[in-house]
Amino acid sequence: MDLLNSKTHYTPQSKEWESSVQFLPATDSRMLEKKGPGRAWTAIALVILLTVLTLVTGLLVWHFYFRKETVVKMYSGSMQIPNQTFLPAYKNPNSTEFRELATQVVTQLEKIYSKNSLLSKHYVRSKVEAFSEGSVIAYYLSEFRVPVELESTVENTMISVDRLQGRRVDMTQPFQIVNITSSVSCSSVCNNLHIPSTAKHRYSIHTSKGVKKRLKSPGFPNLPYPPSILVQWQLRSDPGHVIKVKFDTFNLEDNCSNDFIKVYDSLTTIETHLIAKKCGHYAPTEPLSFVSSRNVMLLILVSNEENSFPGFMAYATEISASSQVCDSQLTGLNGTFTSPEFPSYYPPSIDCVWNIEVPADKFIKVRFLKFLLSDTVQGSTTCLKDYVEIDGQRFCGEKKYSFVVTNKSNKMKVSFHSDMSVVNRGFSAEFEAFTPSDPCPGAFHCKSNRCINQKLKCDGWNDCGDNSDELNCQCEESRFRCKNGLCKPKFWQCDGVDDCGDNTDEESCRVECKAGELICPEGKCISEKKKCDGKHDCGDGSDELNCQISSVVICTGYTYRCADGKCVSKVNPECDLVVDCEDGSDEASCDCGKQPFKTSRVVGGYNALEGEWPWQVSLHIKEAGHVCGASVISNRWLITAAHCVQDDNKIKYSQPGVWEVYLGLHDQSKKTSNSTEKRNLKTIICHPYYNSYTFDNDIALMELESPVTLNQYIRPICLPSINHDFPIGKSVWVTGWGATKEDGYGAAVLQKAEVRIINTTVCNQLMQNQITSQMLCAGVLAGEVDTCQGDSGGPLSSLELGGRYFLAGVVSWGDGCARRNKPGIYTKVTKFRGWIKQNTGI
Ligand SMILES: *[C@@H]1O[C@H](CO)[C@@H](O)[C@H](O)[C@H]1NC(C)=O
Ligand SMILES: *[C@@H]1O[C@H](CO)[C@@H](O)[C@H](O)[C@H]1NC(C)=O
Ligand SMILES: *[C@@H]1O[C@H](CO)[C@@H](O)[C@H](O)[C@H]1NC(C)=O
Ligand SMILES: *[C@@H]1O[C@H](CO)[C@@H](O)[C@H](O)[C@H]1NC(C)=O
Ligand SMILES: *[C@@H]1O[C@H](CO)[C@@H](O)[C@H](O)[C@H]1NC(C)=O
Ligand SMILES: *[C@@H]1O[C@H](CO)[C@@H](O)[C@H](O)[C@H]1NC(C)=O
Ligand SMILES: *[C@@H]1O[C@H](CO)[C@@H](O)[C@H](O)[C@H]1NC(C)=O
Ligand SMILES: *[C@@H]1O[C@H](CO)[C@@H](O)[C@H](O)[C@H]1NC(C)=O
Ligand SMILES: [Ca+2]
Ligand SMILES: [Ca+2]
Repeated sequence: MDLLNSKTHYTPQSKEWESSVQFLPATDSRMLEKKGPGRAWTAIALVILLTVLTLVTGLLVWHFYFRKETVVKMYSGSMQIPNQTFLPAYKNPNSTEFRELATQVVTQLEKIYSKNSLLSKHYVRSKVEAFSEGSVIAYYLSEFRVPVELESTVENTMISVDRLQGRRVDMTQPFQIVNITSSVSCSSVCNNLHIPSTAKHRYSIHTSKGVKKRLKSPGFPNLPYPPSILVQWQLRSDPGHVIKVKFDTFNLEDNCSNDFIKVYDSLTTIETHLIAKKCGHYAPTEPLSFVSSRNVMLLILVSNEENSFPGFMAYATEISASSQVCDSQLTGLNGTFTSPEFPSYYPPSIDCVWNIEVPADKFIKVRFLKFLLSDTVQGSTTCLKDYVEIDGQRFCGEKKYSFVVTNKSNKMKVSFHSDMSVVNRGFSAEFEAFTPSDPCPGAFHCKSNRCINQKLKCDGWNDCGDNSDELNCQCEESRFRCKNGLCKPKFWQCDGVDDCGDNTDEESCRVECKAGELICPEGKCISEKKKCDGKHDCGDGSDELNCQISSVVICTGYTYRCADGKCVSKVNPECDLVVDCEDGSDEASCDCGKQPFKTSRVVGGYNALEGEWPWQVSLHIKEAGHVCGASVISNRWLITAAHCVQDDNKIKYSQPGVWEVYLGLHDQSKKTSNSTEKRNLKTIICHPYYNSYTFDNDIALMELESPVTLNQYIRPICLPSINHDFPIGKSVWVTGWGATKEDGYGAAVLQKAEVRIINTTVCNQLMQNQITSQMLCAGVLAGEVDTCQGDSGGPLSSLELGGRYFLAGVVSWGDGCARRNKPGIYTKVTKFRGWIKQNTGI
């Protein structure tokens, strides 16, 4: 978590603080005070003294000012004042009532801090930020100036601040406080205090029953939000209610260090109650909403000096807190349950219990389909933050695959706990009763308790999740045996990824070099010292690539050529957000390959999300429908496979007139959707050396009759340079409706599959030497047995360092689409970079 940014060195300027509270001077000048000498000194002594004084002063100034040996610590907290009635005037920080109560709160805080010598010594000031109902809760900030070495001591004292005031609370006293909490503040607000105070806006909103209160970024929807702003929305609801904020539009800059919103389960920017920090663009189809645990919520929007984006619009509503109770009793033979609000974010500070009971002669199996919980340490097994607990076993973090939990009993208790900060989307689960003697009727029973199709046993794929379907198998011809006994598809050999688990699929693939040596692509071993020494020791220049600083080098078959003809020593420098060429040409045409929306893993599976692959095109034969895929490379040009545009005795596929193309299409049954554009074709350029027997040079270009407007749903993919490296073993994506030219389209909704690039030598052996140097092979990483993802002519999209997708390949042959047990063969786009440029200018 980036939340506890406790090292922030910041001195607040008075303008950041509203005038409701008077502050003591913040700087301690006593350090430098000196008494004058009482009697006469010799001139020499004076000079010496002055010199010493100057030195000491200088040292002190250096010590305290430049070394910053003290740090400013801001603590944010809340306290409850039980005997106070909440007045509407408390919502307005300018009101007399607000100021009076605030002064009392500050006095109380000072009293509390004064009980501790450490705190009283370093305390600077406090300020009340807001009040909310219940009876009255005050939200405040306290500032301390602490010597660096005492930072953690002060921090520990502050975290247990509630203890400082003692346990005895006399309710008959006029002003009592309870439930004081405190935590390090800052990271959001302190980091953004360069923002001029004129740019600070604060809105106070009180939700009421059945009414949607609108919140929107300044200027929305007509103008982008302004730069350098800090806007706060303080949301309050009646006691006994919680607040829900749902975003209808959310489109901020993609970099959360620049622009973001933060949502707090509090009325101040108290980081221990931060429930979400978000930036980027969310698709309207992806629900983004947050629920508080109490009757308050704070939303802040921060933008930096540049790059404003459209902004957001949200609605706040209140929900009765009692309706948030999520405990339930589940009975029957099967059923489903989810975390509260799923698939949107669960509330903080919530505990739910599901008691499942099935008929007495059966056992229970619970399967978690989606599982996204926040965790302090990714992959930690201790589960201290948010977790699901079943029979003493905790599950937490984000799980990529579904998993099953069983209990040899007809009862099961599933609990869910979320702590007070950082929420996530939660989980969805189903339970099922099973007969103890036959847990998987008609299916294979994994050790992990999952039931899988019998066909998946011994097929080389780990369908159980624990490999139990792949143990004690006979390896078929298309598979090889690992030392540990598993059978794996042969095409995973020598791709640099350990598929066996004991690395035996990667042994004896390459020449072993001695220690202190590295291997050149040709298999030669050279001393590691020769890497990046400016000389071509491998012979092809590859030992001079990816050195610390990319530099201009002699052009080789591995270097990137800038527009000015010079070459740089870096693999794939295009659009990686670093200018490598002296003329900047490596970062010049990078408006491509970007997915418009942030995608959550909560939806999906094999179905693509709307807008996820905006360069995907559906090529239709008029009246016949979808037959091939293609990729958008500009507002006028598409790339597809040459075999899609070969005439047969029925249809003249090579004629532009027979085609109509759909851009921005998601669902084949919704061709008239808003985001979809239909175009006719002007030209088709088939590669002159396309060979219909070998499928060599299987690439073609299509020009639209009229250009399309690029938008969120229609965008070009980046084209790789000639020497762009898509390394063996890299994961890339193939997309399409699962059609082959021969049998027409499969799925209605666009499909996606993750595939991995296969070693060409290995692929060539498997494919009877049919792989030419214009082709590349990829195998599907996970998938159902007989589904087909990808279309002839469609893209093989590779996500590169700068967050952009590059067109690695065009779906060519194999099976026409990605299937489990066959490598897919793709046209290698890098080989045609010159040809594409020549014909399209792109
Ligand atoms: C509080 O007073 C300041 C000036 O004194 C004014 O600009 C601001 O709008 C006032 N705020 C509210 C909520 O009344
Ligand atoms: C505080 O509340 C108690 C009981 O709730 C009441 O007896 C007492 O008078 C109250 N004190 C003040 C100052 O309102
Ligand atoms: C304050 O503390 C008391 C006792 O621990 C608890 O019952 C009450 O709910 C707390 N109030 C709030 C607002 O947290
Ligand atoms: C985000 O912005 C920060 C500061 O402007 C910058 O240092 C960082 O590299 C950016 N991150 C990305 C991924 O662009
Ligand atoms: C769930 O149980 C009902 C009977 O209670 C049954 O009809 C249905 O097929 C079951 N569904 C699944 C997915 O097992
Ligand atoms: C099964 O669940 C019951 C009730 O939650 C629990 O008492 C029991 O210990 C569990 N058994 C196992 C083996 O986990
Ligand atoms: C591809 O596999 C062959 C052996 O089949 C091996 O010699 C070669 O090094 C592998 N290529 C890479 C880049 O790993
Ligand atoms: C089409 O777009 C308009 C605005 O761009 C929107 O108001 C309308 O709801 C959309 N219609 C559909 C069916 O999505
Ligand atoms: Ca299997
Ligand atoms: Ca670059």
